[in-house]
Amino acid sequence: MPAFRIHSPTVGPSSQAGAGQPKSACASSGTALALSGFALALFTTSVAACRPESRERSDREAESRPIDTSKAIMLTAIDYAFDAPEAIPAGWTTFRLVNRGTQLHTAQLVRLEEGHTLSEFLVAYEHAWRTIGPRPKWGKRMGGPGAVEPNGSSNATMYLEPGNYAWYCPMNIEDGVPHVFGKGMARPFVVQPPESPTPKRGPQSTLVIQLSDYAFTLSAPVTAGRHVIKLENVGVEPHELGLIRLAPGRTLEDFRAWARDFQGPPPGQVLGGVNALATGAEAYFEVELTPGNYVLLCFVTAPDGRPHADHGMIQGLRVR
Ligand SMILES: [Cu+2]
Repeated sequence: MPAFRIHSPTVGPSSQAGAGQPKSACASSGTALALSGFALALFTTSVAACRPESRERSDREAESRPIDTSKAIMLTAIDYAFDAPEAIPAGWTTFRLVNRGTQLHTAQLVRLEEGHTLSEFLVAYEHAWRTIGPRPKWGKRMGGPGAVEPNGSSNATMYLEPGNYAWYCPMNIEDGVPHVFGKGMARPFVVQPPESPTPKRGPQSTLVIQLSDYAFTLSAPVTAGRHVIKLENVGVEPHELGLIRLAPGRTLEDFRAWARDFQGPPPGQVLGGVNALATGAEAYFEVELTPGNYVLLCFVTAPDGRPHADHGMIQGLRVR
């Protein structure tokens, strides 16, 4: 019964069921119910509410099941707009961004807190961008599928609480003006409370990359194959992970040279990754890695107005 290991690794199937559990009307009427009450007590502070056993079981199954990244919500980018649902249910959600435009596009996710609207956010964000000033704290960056070339796709999985959100595209390599400002490439949406229990666990990851000020730390050497990569922002500033597969014979230095003025095609394939994540946030993305040389980079703007890549947040990665 792996369900009992999820929220507390110390609680295995052989543990004394019911030992130390809070007393409740539900938990005292038999072994099965005692287990239900015990599992419930692991992630709720109150067991006063007594629900039918079948409902408790379906909740528990949903909570212990890892999320399925094959069930994605589609986002389509064109030059210069998003097509995306207006409302989605809360919980772990995988988004797949498909680029149907002629330029590089990305889908940055922002949560609009304290009742703020997308128009308020765009005004405050554009002011911050023009003045290299602080961005509004109520606009919390929460990831989203990273940049992709025309006809490409990227994906990202995040946990969304109910609230107001928006997508926007900060890409600016044509003329230096982010698509979100110059071309209005932004779209709001609402996350509604879920109608049924949702998994509490994220996907099972094959690799963890910690984002800090200003470095990437990988949990293990990377081997070829399909990966579900978990990103954790353990820094103070927001960070992202952009992933590029270098063309054969091209180097990290070639990429740096290209990223100085973005002239001509990139020296490799832009594979997505996950957009800026606020401090403490986490997200996942799925990618098929073939043997070769890759670049990891973060283009979030530092307080001094320079991209994090200029502070060292760009590194090569060899996949064997
Ligand atoms: Cu960064």
